[in-house]
Amino acid sequence: MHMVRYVSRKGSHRLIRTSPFHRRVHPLQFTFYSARVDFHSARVDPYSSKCAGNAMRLRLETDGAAIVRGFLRDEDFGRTAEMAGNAFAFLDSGGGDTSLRETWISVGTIWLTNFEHCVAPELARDLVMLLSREANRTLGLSYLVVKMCSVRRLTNWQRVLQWHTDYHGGGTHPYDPLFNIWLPLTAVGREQPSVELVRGSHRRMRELPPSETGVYTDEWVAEHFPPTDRIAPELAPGDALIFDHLTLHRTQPLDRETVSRMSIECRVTRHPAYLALSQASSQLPGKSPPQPRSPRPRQGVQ
Ligand SMILES: O=C(O)CCC(=O)C(=O)O
Repeated sequence: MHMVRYVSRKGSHRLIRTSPFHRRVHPLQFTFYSARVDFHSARVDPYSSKCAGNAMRLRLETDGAAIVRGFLRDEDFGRTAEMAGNAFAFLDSGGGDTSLRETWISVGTIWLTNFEHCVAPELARDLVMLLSREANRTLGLSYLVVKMCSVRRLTNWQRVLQWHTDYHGGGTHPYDPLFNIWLPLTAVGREQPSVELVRGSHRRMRELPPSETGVYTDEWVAEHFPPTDRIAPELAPGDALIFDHLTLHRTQPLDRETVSRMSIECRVTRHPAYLALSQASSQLPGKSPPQPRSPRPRQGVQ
């Protein structure tokens, strides 16, 4: 799989649902982009007035990104953060086989498919079900691509991610349309880096020539997009930043020496073939979404 390279460089429940829209999913008429996910202004105002990124309403359709406050409930967030901390502690103490340790050492992530080797398997399964359920609740019927989800711990500025799209740099193109539900497990945007993205870039990135490496330089981004379109939202634990896999983004650069942050990259497709799988699995009580071993061929898919 073509992955983005790492290039050196220096509480509360405020979930905005797309309901009633997503409760009455009609597969043929469902247009994901008409889903609206944005702020719950009553909870956000005092906080967001200090931050331009948070003060603006974002819409997935036009901005290629949206913020969902309180995507995870406090108790779910607490369990998830604890589990992630335990998984990294397991690796820190020398646990895990070679391939598991390799990904962690080289890029600082644990694939969600490997999570069961770091924590109790039933906890790992619970996490998949939680993410899947919340994705469906927020975005309408969707399908969690577990093998493209990961848990990241960033402890080194050398490991930050440069400008890329998941579509070109992360190998998500077979799942188009796909969204990244980025869940910081630490408050981000001030002390710890958020994700910086270019609003509205998801549309033009379909047309612009892809970079060979999957990474775009700052100069390239400055040449093609106005600096005013860049935002790095402040997010509290439990909030989510959802963005289109064609939205240009990177780790927010912050002028500080140390970094310490955990986050989950949760990738969700609305490809019709996967929606059918998701729908089938939702009719089986207690079943987590089925995971094909490789992307389904697109032939015959409308
Ligand atoms: O965690 C980060 O800083 C960047 C995340 C990212 O680029 C991604 O989820 O694709």
